[in-house]
Amino acid sequence: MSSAVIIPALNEEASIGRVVVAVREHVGRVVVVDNGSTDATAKVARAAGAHVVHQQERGYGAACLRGIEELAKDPPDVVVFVDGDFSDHPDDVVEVRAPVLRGDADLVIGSRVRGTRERGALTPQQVFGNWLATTLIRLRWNVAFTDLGPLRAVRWTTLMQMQMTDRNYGWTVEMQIKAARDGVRCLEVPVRYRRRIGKSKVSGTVKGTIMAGVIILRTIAQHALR
Ligand SMILES: Nc1nc2c(ncn2[C@@H]2O[C@H](COP(=O)(O)OP(=O)(O)OP(=O)(O)O)[C@@H](O)[C@H]2O)c(=O)[nH]1
Ligand SMILES: [Mg+2]
Repeated sequence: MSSAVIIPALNEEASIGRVVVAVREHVGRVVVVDNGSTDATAKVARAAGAHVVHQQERGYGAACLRGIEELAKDPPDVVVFVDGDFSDHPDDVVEVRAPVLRGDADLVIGSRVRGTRERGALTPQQVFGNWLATTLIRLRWNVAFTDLGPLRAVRWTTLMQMQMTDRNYGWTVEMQIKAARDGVRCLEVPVRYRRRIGKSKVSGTVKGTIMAGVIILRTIAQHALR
């Protein structure tokens, strides 16, 4: 079975090279989606061996969708999503992908809650937000996740059936809602998580935290009421 990795990246020149090199030890095909970076992210990613594509429209989901569009030209069997800020341990890609390769699951979420975290890697607001979101998913769709972690693996055919649409921070929760709603075989595996390299854009800022929280809860509400 073939695998590919999608890494959305916005101004991650300090970390993206290390992420790409480490991930490529496990998966040869790495697509970095440069989300309009104003630094050397694209150049560093290319030098590290990634295939770099561009998405001008800002937003985590918009970047992921662009990566999928690129892979669709020659679809892999499994897609793994990894953040570009070195918070995820690139070696955990192996653990997260394994159940899909074995045929035991179609979506695997790397859970930072079940795994070990460097102190301060997840803010108290993130821990609470994750708990709230996963609790709402369990109450509404009866599937128990513990995290909305960015490190995840999904079978290509499953991803296509999901018809993902969110262009922002609702991306991770949308995928889990659709998986729960449609009875996709899901698993969680513990993953490690550490403090990011470079400047925090979302969880470490008041604006980012509120925006992500609002978008995540709105996404849950929209699907729950359907
Ligand atoms: N903030 C942000 N990140 C993006 C965007 N597009 C792609 N990314 C990338 O998506 C990944 C996750 O974003 P992060 O900024 O790390 O979000 P976070 O982990 O919630 O919070 P911090 O690490 O504290 O900033 C990183 O690899 C970003 O570079 C975007 O439009 N906004
Ligand atoms: Mg981060």
